[in-house]
Amino acid sequence: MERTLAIIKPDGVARHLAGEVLALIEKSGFTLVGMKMIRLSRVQAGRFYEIHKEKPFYGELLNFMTEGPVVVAVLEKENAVEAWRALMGLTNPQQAAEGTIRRLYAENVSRNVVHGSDSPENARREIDFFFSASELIAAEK
Ligand code: IDP
Ligand code: MG
Repeated sequence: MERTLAIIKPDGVARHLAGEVLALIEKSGFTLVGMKMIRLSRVQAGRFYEIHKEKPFYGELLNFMTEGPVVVAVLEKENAVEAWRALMGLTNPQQAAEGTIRRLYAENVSRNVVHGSDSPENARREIDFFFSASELIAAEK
């Protein structure tokens, strides 16, 4: 079993898509092992997206991610990292496959409804960033 971090971004929460996204997650066989709603501070968002700090969209990304509350969740499944990226779809919704969350709901490459870790190593880092061990359900095996 593997774990990954999912975020329903401020656009998804504001557009009342949180329930729909969670339903798609559960229907796809993921088990929720931790979840909370928070409002990111600019410092937190900046640290979370530190790998993008030289990118031209970094400032816009921090504005977006701090504009309203987000739902952060830890998903468990075999190959969870890859499986959640597949369900999300590509960053740019115009390039995302039919049936993916971003194809269904994202407005554009920036406001794209969901986040997912891109590797098992980053998943561990991102889960630790938001959750303490006592906030996560113990692994089944
Ligand atoms: P990912 O979320 O699919 O992993 P990344 O390249 O890691 O995509 O980018 C992180 C986030 O930054 C994206 O989900 C999106 O919100 C934003 N972003 C990425 N590329 C652009 C862009 O070209 N313009 C504006 N925002 C972008
Ligand atoms: Mg990424």
